[in-house]
Amino acid sequence: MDSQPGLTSAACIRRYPGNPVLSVQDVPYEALLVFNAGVTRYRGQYVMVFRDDYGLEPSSPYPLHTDLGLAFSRDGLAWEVQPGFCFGWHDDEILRAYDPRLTVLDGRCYMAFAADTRHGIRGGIAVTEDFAHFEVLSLSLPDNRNMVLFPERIGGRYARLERPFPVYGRGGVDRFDIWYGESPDLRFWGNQQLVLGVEDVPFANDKLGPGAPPVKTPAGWLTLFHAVDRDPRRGKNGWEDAWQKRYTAGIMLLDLEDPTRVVGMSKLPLLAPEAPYEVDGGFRNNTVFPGGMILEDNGEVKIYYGAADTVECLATADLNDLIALCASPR
Ligand code: BMA
Repeated sequence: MDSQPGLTSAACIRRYPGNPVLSVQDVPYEALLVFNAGVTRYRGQYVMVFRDDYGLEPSSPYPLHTDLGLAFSRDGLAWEVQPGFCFGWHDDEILRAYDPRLTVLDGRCYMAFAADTRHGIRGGIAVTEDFAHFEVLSLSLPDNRNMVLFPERIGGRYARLERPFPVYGRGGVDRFDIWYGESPDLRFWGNQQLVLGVEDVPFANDKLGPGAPPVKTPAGWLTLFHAVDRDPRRGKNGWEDAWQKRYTAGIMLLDLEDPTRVVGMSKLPLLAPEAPYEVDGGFRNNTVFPGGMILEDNGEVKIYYGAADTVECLATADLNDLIALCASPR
Protein backbone atom coordinates (compact mmCIF):
# COMPACT_ATOMS: atom_id res chain seq x y z
CA MET A 1 0.00 0.00 0.00
CA ASP A 2 1.66 3.24 -1.10
CA SER A 3 -0.65 5.80 0.35
CA GLN A 4 -3.73 6.20 2.49
CA PRO A 5 -6.73 8.40 1.84
CA GLY A 6 -7.77 11.20 4.19
CA LEU A 7 -8.29 9.82 7.68
CA THR A 8 -10.60 11.31 10.29
CA SER A 9 -10.99 10.90 14.05
CA ALA A 10 -13.73 8.77 15.64
CA ALA A 11 -16.99 10.63 16.32
CA CYS A 12 -16.68 10.01 20.08
CA ILE A 13 -13.41 12.00 20.34
CA ARG A 14 -13.66 15.50 21.85
CA ARG A 15 -10.61 17.71 21.60
CA TYR A 16 -10.14 19.91 24.66
CA PRO A 17 -11.11 23.45 23.60
CA GLY A 18 -8.14 24.85 25.56
CA ASN A 19 -5.60 22.87 23.50
CA PRO A 20 -2.69 22.78 23.63
CA VAL A 21 -2.47 21.98 27.33
CA LEU A 22 1.28 22.58 27.22
CA SER A 23 3.42 24.60 24.85
CA VAL A 24 6.77 26.41 25.02
CA GLN A 25 5.09 29.53 26.46
CA ASP A 26 4.34 27.54 29.63
CA VAL A 27 7.95 26.47 30.20
CA PRO A 28 10.15 28.76 32.34
CA TYR A 29 13.43 27.56 30.79
CA GLU A 30 14.80 26.83 27.35
CA ALA A 31 12.19 25.12 25.18
CA LEU A 32 11.64 24.87 21.46
CA LEU A 33 9.22 21.93 21.19
CA VAL A 34 7.32 20.37 24.13
CA PHE A 35 5.44 17.20 23.27
CA ASN A 36 4.99 13.41 23.65
CA ALA A 37 4.36 13.52 27.40
CA GLY A 38 3.65 10.74 29.84
CA VAL A 39 0.78 11.59 32.19
CA THR A 40 -0.64 9.85 35.25
CA ARG A 41 -2.32 10.50 38.59
CA TYR A 42 0.02 10.10 41.51
CA ARG A 43 -0.44 10.94 45.19
CA GLY A 44 -3.42 13.21 44.71
CA GLN A 45 -2.37 15.16 41.64
CA TYR A 46 -1.88 14.79 37.93
CA VAL A 47 1.75 14.48 36.86
CA MET A 48 3.17 15.10 33.41
CA VAL A 49 6.71 14.35 32.27
CA PHE A 50 7.19 15.96 28.89
CA ARG A 51 9.79 15.97 26.20
CA ASP A 52 11.54 19.29 25.66
CA ASP A 53 13.64 19.66 22.52
CA TYR A 54 15.70 22.84 22.61
CA GLY A 55 18.54 24.69 20.91
CA LEU A 56 18.82 25.07 17.16
CA GLU A 57 21.66 25.63 14.76
CA PRO A 58 20.74 28.19 12.11
CA SER A 59 21.49 25.81 9.25
CA SER A 60 19.60 22.76 10.58
CA PRO A 61 15.92 22.00 11.15
CA TYR A 62 16.76 19.66 14.05
CA PRO A 63 16.86 20.67 17.72
CA LEU A 64 20.23 20.11 19.36
CA HIS A 65 19.15 18.79 22.75
CA THR A 66 16.38 16.81 24.42
CA ASP A 67 15.62 16.55 28.12
CA LEU A 68 12.50 15.83 30.17
CA GLY A 69 10.50 18.45 32.04
CA LEU A 70 7.93 18.04 34.82
CA ALA A 71 4.52 19.60 35.37
CA PHE A 72 1.76 19.13 37.95
CA SER A 73 -1.96 19.78 37.73
CA ARG A 74 -4.99 19.58 40.02
CA ASP A 75 -7.48 18.85 37.24
CA GLY A 76 -5.46 17.47 34.32
CA LEU A 77 -6.24 20.61 32.33
CA ALA A 78 -4.17 23.49 33.75
CA TRP A 79 -0.52 22.60 34.24
CA GLU A 80 2.25 24.20 36.25
CA VAL A 81 5.73 23.46 35.00
CA GLN A 82 8.33 22.90 37.71
CA PRO A 83 11.69 24.68 37.50
CA GLY A 84 14.43 22.79 35.67
CA PHE A 85 14.57 19.44 33.91
CA CYS A 86 13.66 16.37 35.95
CA PHE A 87 15.52 13.86 33.78
CA GLY A 88 18.48 14.97 31.73
CA TRP A 89 20.05 11.65 31.01
CA HIS A 90 23.15 11.71 28.85
CA ASP A 91 26.80 10.79 29.05
CA ASP A 92 29.46 9.61 26.60
CA GLU A 93 27.24 6.73 25.46
CA ILE A 94 23.69 7.98 26.04
CA LEU A 95 22.74 10.88 23.83
CA ARG A 96 19.24 11.64 25.08
CA ALA A 97 16.14 10.20 26.73
CA TYR A 98 12.68 11.03 25.38
CA ASP A 99 9.04 9.97 24.90
CA PRO A 100 8.33 9.12 28.58
CA ARG A 101 5.31 7.03 29.63
CA LEU A 102 4.23 6.88 33.29
CA THR A 103 2.71 3.95 35.17
CA VAL A 104 1.87 3.86 38.88
CA LEU A 105 2.45 0.40 40.30
CA ASP A 106 2.67 -0.62 43.97
CA GLY A 107 2.64 3.05 44.98
CA ARG A 108 5.69 4.06 42.97
CA CYS A 109 5.84 5.82 39.60
CA TYR A 110 7.62 4.02 36.80
CA MET A 111 8.77 5.79 33.69
CA ALA A 112 9.38 3.94 30.44
CA PHE A 113 11.36 5.97 27.94
CA ALA A 114 13.35 5.82 24.73
CA ALA A 115 17.10 6.45 24.76
CA ASP A 116 19.20 7.30 21.75
CA THR A 117 22.70 5.94 22.34
CA ARG A 118 25.87 5.79 20.28
CA HIS A 119 25.07 2.12 19.63
CA GLY A 120 21.39 2.23 18.84
CA ILE A 121 17.98 3.17 20.22
CA ARG A 122 17.08 1.47 23.49
CA GLY A 123 13.98 1.26 25.67
CA GLY A 124 14.47 2.06 29.34
CA ILE A 125 12.49 1.70 32.54
CA ALA A 126 13.15 3.91 35.55
CA VAL A 127 11.40 4.37 38.88
CA THR A 128 10.86 7.43 41.05
CA GLU A 129 8.86 8.53 44.06
CA ASP A 130 9.64 12.24 43.94
CA PHE A 131 10.38 13.01 40.24
CA ALA A 132 13.74 14.38 41.32
CA HIS A 133 15.58 11.07 41.66
CA PHE A 134 15.13 8.31 39.11
CA GLU A 135 16.67 4.84 39.32
CA VAL A 136 17.10 3.28 35.88
CA LEU A 137 16.15 -0.39 36.25
CA SER A 138 16.62 -1.70 32.74
CA LEU A 139 17.69 -0.75 29.25
CA SER A 140 16.82 -3.00 26.33
CA LEU A 141 18.99 -4.14 23.48
CA PRO A 142 18.82 -1.86 20.43
CA ASP A 143 16.77 -1.11 18.48
CA ASN A 144 13.65 -0.89 20.62
CA ARG A 145 11.40 1.85 21.98
CA ASN A 146 7.81 2.89 22.80
CA MET A 147 7.73 0.76 25.91
CA VAL A 148 4.68 0.95 28.16
CA LEU A 149 4.33 -0.82 31.47
CA PHE A 150 1.02 -2.37 32.57
CA PRO A 151 -0.21 -0.98 35.92
CA GLU A 152 -0.28 -4.39 37.63
CA ARG A 153 1.38 -7.79 37.44
CA ILE A 154 -0.20 -10.24 35.03
CA GLY A 155 0.13 -13.95 35.85
CA GLY A 156 2.47 -12.92 38.65
CA ARG A 157 4.90 -11.04 36.39
CA TYR A 158 5.46 -7.42 35.44
CA ALA A 159 4.33 -6.83 31.87
CA ARG A 160 5.06 -4.35 29.13
CA LEU A 161 4.40 -3.63 25.48
CA GLU A 162 7.37 -2.75 23.33
CA ARG A 163 8.29 -2.07 19.74
CA PRO A 164 11.50 -3.51 18.35
CA PHE A 165 12.72 -2.34 14.93
CA PRO A 166 13.56 -5.40 12.83
CA VAL A 167 15.08 -4.29 9.54
CA TYR A 168 16.64 -7.18 7.63
CA GLY A 169 13.95 -9.59 8.77
CA ARG A 170 11.14 -7.33 7.55
CA GLY A 171 12.44 -6.59 4.06
CA GLY A 172 14.77 -3.68 4.77
CA VAL A 173 11.96 -1.17 5.28
CA ASP A 174 9.94 0.07 8.26
CA ARG A 175 7.50 -2.69 9.21
CA PHE A 176 7.48 -2.44 12.97
CA ASP A 177 5.02 -4.28 15.20
CA ILE A 178 3.86 -4.29 18.83
CA TRP A 179 5.22 -7.00 21.15
CA TYR A 180 4.58 -8.15 24.70
CA GLY A 181 7.25 -8.97 27.28
CA GLU A 182 7.29 -9.98 30.93
CA SER A 183 9.64 -9.79 33.88
CA PRO A 184 9.94 -11.13 37.43
CA ASP A 185 11.61 -7.94 38.69
CA LEU A 186 11.42 -5.15 36.03
CA ARG A 187 15.12 -5.71 35.27
CA PHE A 188 15.18 -8.97 33.32
CA TRP A 189 12.71 -9.17 30.44
CA GLY A 190 11.76 -12.18 28.36
CA ASN A 191 8.99 -14.41 26.98
CA GLN A 192 8.37 -11.84 24.24
CA GLN A 193 5.42 -12.50 21.95
CA LEU A 194 3.87 -10.64 19.04
CA VAL A 195 0.69 -8.72 19.87
CA LEU A 196 -0.19 -6.73 16.75
CA GLY A 197 1.48 -6.73 13.33
CA VAL A 198 1.47 -3.59 11.21
CA GLU A 199 -0.24 -5.51 8.40
CA ASP A 200 -3.28 -6.00 10.67
CA VAL A 201 -3.96 -2.27 10.98
CA PRO A 202 -5.83 -0.99 7.91
CA PHE A 203 -4.75 2.64 8.46
CA ALA A 204 -1.02 1.87 8.73
CA ASN A 205 1.40 1.01 5.97
CA ASP A 206 4.66 1.68 7.79
CA LYS A 207 4.89 1.00 11.54
CA LEU A 208 3.10 0.82 14.88
CA GLY A 209 4.08 1.57 18.45
CA PRO A 210 2.42 1.28 21.85
CA GLY A 211 0.91 4.60 22.99
CA ALA A 212 -0.17 5.12 26.59
CA PRO A 213 0.16 2.49 29.32
CA PRO A 214 -2.94 0.24 29.07
CA VAL A 215 -5.97 0.94 31.26
CA LYS A 216 -7.85 -1.96 32.87
CA THR A 217 -11.56 -2.22 31.98
CA PRO A 218 -14.07 -5.06 32.39
CA ALA A 219 -13.80 -5.65 28.63
CA GLY A 220 -10.01 -5.95 28.58
CA TRP A 221 -6.89 -3.79 28.67
CA LEU A 222 -7.78 -0.62 26.76
CA THR A 223 -4.66 0.11 24.74
CA LEU A 224 -3.71 3.04 22.55
CA PHE A 225 -1.11 2.76 19.83
CA HIS A 226 0.30 5.01 17.18
CA ALA A 227 0.07 3.95 13.55
CA VAL A 228 2.08 5.44 10.72
CA ASP A 229 1.26 5.66 7.06
CA ARG A 230 3.85 6.95 4.67
CA ASP A 231 3.21 8.50 1.26
CA PRO A 232 6.27 9.25 -0.88
CA ARG A 233 4.34 12.00 -2.65
CA ARG A 234 4.16 14.09 0.51
CA GLY A 235 6.66 16.93 0.43
CA LYS A 236 7.53 19.70 2.83
CA ASN A 237 5.18 19.67 5.78
CA GLY A 238 7.10 21.11 8.70
CA TRP A 239 10.65 22.20 9.36
CA GLU A 240 12.31 19.48 7.30
CA ASP A 241 12.57 19.49 3.51
CA ALA A 242 10.10 16.61 3.37
CA TRP A 243 7.89 14.81 5.89
CA GLN A 244 6.22 11.80 4.29
CA LYS A 245 4.66 10.23 7.37
CA ARG A 246 1.32 10.70 9.07
CA TYR A 247 0.93 9.54 12.68
CA THR A 248 -2.57 8.54 13.80
CA ALA A 249 -3.72 6.90 17.04
CA GLY A 250 -5.46 3.53 17.11
CA ILE A 251 -7.26 1.71 19.92
CA MET A 252 -7.59 -1.95 20.85
CA LEU A 253 -8.58 -4.20 23.73
CA LEU A 254 -6.20 -6.87 24.98
CA ASP A 255 -7.33 -9.92 26.94
CA LEU A 256 -7.07 -9.28 30.68
CA GLU A 257 -5.30 -12.56 31.50
CA ASP A 258 -3.40 -12.97 28.25
CA PRO A 259 -2.58 -9.52 26.83
CA THR A 260 -0.83 -11.06 23.84
CA ARG A 261 -4.37 -11.71 22.57
CA VAL A 262 -6.13 -8.81 20.84
CA VAL A 263 -9.84 -9.19 21.60
CA GLY A 264 -10.95 -6.23 19.48
CA MET A 265 -9.54 -3.31 17.54
CA SER A 266 -11.05 -0.35 15.79
CA LYS A 267 -10.50 -0.69 12.04
CA LEU A 268 -10.38 3.11 11.77
CA PRO A 269 -8.16 5.57 13.64
CA LEU A 270 -9.32 6.82 17.02
CA LEU A 271 -7.52 10.10 16.46
CA ALA A 272 -6.24 11.43 13.16
CA PRO A 273 -4.51 14.79 12.58
CA GLU A 274 -7.18 17.37 11.77
CA ALA A 275 -7.01 20.31 14.19
CA PRO A 276 -4.84 23.30 13.18
CA TYR A 277 -2.22 22.50 15.87
CA GLU A 278 -1.97 18.95 14.46
CA VAL A 279 -1.67 19.75 10.76
CA ASP A 280 -0.04 23.15 10.49
CA GLY A 281 2.85 25.24 11.75
CA GLY A 282 4.66 22.48 13.65
CA PHE A 283 7.98 20.71 13.42
CA ARG A 284 6.38 17.58 11.90
CA ASN A 285 2.81 18.24 10.89
CA ASN A 286 0.23 15.45 10.59
CA THR A 287 1.53 13.82 13.77
CA VAL A 288 -0.52 12.78 16.79
CA PHE A 289 1.39 10.68 19.33
CA PRO A 290 -0.51 9.45 22.42
CA GLY A 291 1.49 8.89 25.62
CA GLY A 292 -1.00 9.12 28.49
CA MET A 293 -4.51 7.83 29.19
CA ILE A 294 -6.45 8.37 32.43
CA LEU A 295 -9.82 6.85 33.29
CA GLU A 296 -11.83 9.18 35.53
CA ASP A 297 -14.44 7.96 38.04
CA ASN A 298 -17.27 9.29 35.87
CA GLY A 299 -16.22 7.16 32.89
CA GLU A 300 -14.45 9.96 31.03
CA VAL A 301 -11.14 8.95 29.49
CA LYS A 302 -8.48 11.61 29.12
CA ILE A 303 -6.04 11.00 26.27
CA TYR A 304 -2.85 13.07 26.20
CA TYR A 305 -0.94 13.30 22.95
CA GLY A 306 1.84 15.20 21.31
CA ALA A 307 0.67 17.21 18.27
CA ALA A 308 2.94 17.97 15.31
CA ASP A 309 5.95 17.16 17.55
CA THR A 310 5.48 20.70 18.85
CA VAL A 311 2.84 20.91 21.62
CA GLU A 312 1.02 18.63 24.09
CA CYS A 313 -2.75 18.24 23.71
CA LEU A 314 -5.74 16.54 25.33
CA ALA A 315 -8.77 14.75 23.91
CA THR A 316 -11.52 13.02 25.87
CA ALA A 317 -14.04 10.27 25.17
CA ASP A 318 -16.44 8.11 27.17
CA LEU A 319 -15.09 4.74 28.19
CA ASN A 320 -18.14 2.91 26.82
CA ASP A 321 -17.71 4.57 23.42
CA LEU A 322 -14.05 3.53 23.31
CA ILE A 323 -14.91 -0.06 24.22
CA ALA A 324 -17.63 -0.07 21.56
CA LEU A 325 -15.13 1.13 18.95
CA CYS A 326 -13.01 -1.95 19.66
CA ALA A 327 -15.98 -4.27 19.31
CA SER A 328 -15.03 -5.63 15.92
CA PRO A 329 -12.89 -8.72 16.31
CA ARG A 330 -9.52 -8.19 14.73
C1 BMA B 1 9.09 8.85 16.29
C2 BMA B 1 9.56 9.36 17.64
C3 BMA B 1 8.53 10.30 18.21
C4 BMA B 1 8.05 11.33 17.21
C5 BMA B 1 7.69 10.67 15.90
C6 BMA B 1 7.33 11.66 14.81
O1 BMA B 1 10.05 8.07 15.66
O2 BMA B 1 10.77 10.03 17.48
O3 BMA B 1 9.11 10.97 19.29
O4 BMA B 1 6.89 11.98 17.69
O5 BMA B 1 8.79 9.91 15.45
O6 BMA B 1 8.41 12.52 14.53
